[in-house]
Amino acid sequence: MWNREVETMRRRDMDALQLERLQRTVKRVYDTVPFYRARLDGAGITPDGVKSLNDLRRIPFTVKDDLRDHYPFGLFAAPMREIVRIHASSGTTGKPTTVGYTRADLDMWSECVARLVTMAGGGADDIAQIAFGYGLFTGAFGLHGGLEKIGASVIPMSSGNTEKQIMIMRDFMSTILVSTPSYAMYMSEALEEQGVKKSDLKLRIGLFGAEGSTEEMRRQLEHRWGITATENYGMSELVGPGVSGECTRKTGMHINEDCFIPEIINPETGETLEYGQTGELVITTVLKEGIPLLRYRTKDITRLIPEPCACGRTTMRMAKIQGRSDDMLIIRGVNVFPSQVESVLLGMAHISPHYQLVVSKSGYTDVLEVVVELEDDALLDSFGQLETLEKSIKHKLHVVLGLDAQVRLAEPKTIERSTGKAKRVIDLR
Ligand code: DLL
Repeated sequence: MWNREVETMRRRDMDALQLERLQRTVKRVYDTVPFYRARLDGAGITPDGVKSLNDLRRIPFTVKDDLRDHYPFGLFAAPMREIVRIHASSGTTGKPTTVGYTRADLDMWSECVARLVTMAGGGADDIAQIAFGYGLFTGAFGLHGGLEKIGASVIPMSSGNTEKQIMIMRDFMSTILVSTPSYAMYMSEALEEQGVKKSDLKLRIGLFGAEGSTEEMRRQLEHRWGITATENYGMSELVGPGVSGECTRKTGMHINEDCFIPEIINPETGETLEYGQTGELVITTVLKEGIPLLRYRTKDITRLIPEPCACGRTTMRMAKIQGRSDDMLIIRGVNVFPSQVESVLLGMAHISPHYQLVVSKSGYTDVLEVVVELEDDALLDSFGQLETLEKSIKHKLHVVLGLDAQVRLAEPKTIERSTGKAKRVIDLR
């Protein structure tokens, strides 16, 4: 373990630590951020009024629009001369959301990432190839800081240039790959095309994150690369990667609870749900100085697992993200997450792990078309086999989604590959 004291802390001690840090955070934002002072005054909360962790529930939520409304630096709780790094969200619409880090924030960030790398089995002997884009996106710099902290040899490849990734991976004997799961999948295809065998490589661990993936996707990645694949979670507003990560038991992502207090709420009513229930993840940062966030609504749908893990860590875990509440498609009144479609498709014979959901309207009716790519040309000449495959996919989708979807089989290598976060949904409505 990277930090045994924190990672195996008794619940009582963790609660006390969180409360003390929460009180300090509330005081900090009350004193320095006019937005928070007004919000807290409006809810009748003074910093002295936070007496227990239960008082957290009285604090109003913070949402992405609050960050946008105060773009770029309006929610910073530290003077600019103390801010030593600025990142921004990868959002594609409108203004990005900006995040400022003090020196202490950067230390906290790399500490959190060091823990998740260690729990995935990484250490000072590893050679880590970072295939996230360096830039305003937090993925590369975040993993970079944590990997350097544990003493791994870091290769700051950045994303893209897949052929070169593979050359470097082989020549530099990389043992850890850091990327999105979809890019790792794409790279594994390129590996085959370049005639490189996994036995030519020294890769042993995949640290995947920044987008969702199913257990089946993990199995395929582990098989294709001959690695242990773990997943980690975060978002730029909170810190970037480092909010939580899986240990080698792979039974949920351990949350760095000394820095982030998790809650699950009903996204419609805002009511706090019990552990184990599925809903929207809400996070309060309790150690950040640059831009602390109180009860930030992540829009990510998951559940919390409070039981200690078989690995010995006692920190709360979060289950795989089911999807984002704003990614959820409503098709003819039925809720559909792209991850449900992935769970159907991956693992079926003859199809590649690349797919897309195209949603359109025919008159007043929603139409869901699932574009599935064939693995190789072998089936293209056999109409009978294609038809059987299509029927079988349709049937499975119907069972899992509870609605009829159209299925289009696409020729091999025709669905666009991504070197970052994959775009799985095209909504034409
Ligand atoms: O994706 C931070 C990150 C980088 C995390 C690298 C892990 C590794 P954003 O670009 O702000 O930040 O996107 C945040 O990505 O709200 C989730 O919807 C999604 N996401 C991140 N990790 C996971 C994951 C980074 N493990 C948004 N599973 C979040 C599912 C994830 N979704």
